[in-house]
Amino acid sequence: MIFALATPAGKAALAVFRISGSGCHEVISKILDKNIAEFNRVFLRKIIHDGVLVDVSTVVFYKSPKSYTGEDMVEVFCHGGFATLKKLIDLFHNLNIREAEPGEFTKISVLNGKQTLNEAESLLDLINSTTDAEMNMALGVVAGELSNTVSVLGDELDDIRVFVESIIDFDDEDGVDVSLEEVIERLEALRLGFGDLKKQGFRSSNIGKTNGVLMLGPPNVGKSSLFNCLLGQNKAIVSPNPGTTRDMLEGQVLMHKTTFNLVDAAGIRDSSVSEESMGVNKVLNDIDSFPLVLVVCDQEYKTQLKDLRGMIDNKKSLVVKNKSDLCNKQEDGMCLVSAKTGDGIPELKKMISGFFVNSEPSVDQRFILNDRQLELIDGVIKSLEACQGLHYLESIELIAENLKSARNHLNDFLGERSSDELLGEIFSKFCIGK
Ligand SMILES: Nc1nc2c(ncn2[C@@H]2O[C@H](COP(=O)(O)OP(=O)(O)OP(=O)(O)O)[C@@H](O)[C@H]2O)c(=O)[nH]1
Ligand SMILES: [Mg+2]
Repeated sequence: MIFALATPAGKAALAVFRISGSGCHEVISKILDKNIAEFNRVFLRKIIHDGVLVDVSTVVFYKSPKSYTGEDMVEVFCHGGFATLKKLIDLFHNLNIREAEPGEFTKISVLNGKQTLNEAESLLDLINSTTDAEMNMALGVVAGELSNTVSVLGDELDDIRVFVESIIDFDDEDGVDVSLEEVIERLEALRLGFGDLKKQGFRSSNIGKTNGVLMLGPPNVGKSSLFNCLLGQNKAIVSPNPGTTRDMLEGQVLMHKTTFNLVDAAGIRDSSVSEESMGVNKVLNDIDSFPLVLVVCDQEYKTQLKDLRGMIDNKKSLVVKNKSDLCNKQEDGMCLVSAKTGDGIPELKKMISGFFVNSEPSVDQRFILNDRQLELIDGVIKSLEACQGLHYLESIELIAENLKSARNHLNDFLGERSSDELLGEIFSKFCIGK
């Protein structure tokens, strides 16, 4: 039996504990003032231990298999706040309920067939999403759209496998003439299908970077000051000494219904201080992953922009001239601001959010895929590619081998069933056909 706090620990009106495992209804009933005789319904109960009132909470009992994990479960909606949380955690320990490992509830739910591995993995993507587009893509996977798409491709793969295995078997019997053309055509269509699936995938490590905004510029122009100003809090260190910022520092800004991730970074220059060069290299390595770059400069903008020239892509950059309080000469194509006085900041905010509102997400991308999933799809595609050009009957065993390998990758992708089980299924079909 395991328990976990399902909400973040901290000061809040409510907190939710989940308990899962056979016997949990009986154990939790021991600490309630009254019994709970109905499942899936909310009951207000006093939680009492050793005659002492611990909390007044609402409690729900779920009966296996109709629960998140598929086991008997209890959810306790208690009051938030550290004191109550600590009391309840101590109490659960007292009742010999073990604290769950990270992700253990979801792991049990996958093992009990309540959701596929892909759906479970996407829950995390959903939680991490910062834009509507990311959220919709994650939700598509959670709702089983990805699994359905992959299952359709997987069914076709299995069908071709059954056919290929049957040819191998017929071939043992003399005088059977079979053409491989149809198999080759179907394999090619399947390969294209998996290629499309890969194109529809949005790499999960890019979540939150969809609306990423990098502050790029030489040292001391006021990038960190501007970062703080846009964020509305003093998160980054500001100093008159050039080379202050080294690590990349992130902050989320909500503007006009758009959330974006603003990233402050080291000022670009050649430096003999190794930590500073490391910071500069980070910026140069990551610059391409940002859809928008704020090129920050000050009164010395002419030389500064010349130095940055090779790094700026006009399509995705916005030049910002800071320190307008010192020199407010307006230049064409530049946004004039002062991080010190706040002048021009509302206009800059409007320009940034306008950039994201106008840049539509790629219509091709439907699912969030993680590196594991993308690698496995690559594995399937490679196995199918290896079948190309194998037109002769002598190659049939080689095709069968490649298809088996494609299936293994697909099984790992779906995390549903082992290859042995699948082979059993294939051969049961095969027998009927024969
Ligand atoms: N007058 C004036 N000074 C500013 C303005 N913005 C920043 N400064 C000053 O410029 C100096 C450098 O500011 P930072 O924000 O640390 O500059 P930075 O670009 O982050 O510098 P590095 O981290 O070293 O790359 C500080 O002394 C700031 O107070 C501004 O709008 N007007
Ligand atoms: Mg800085």
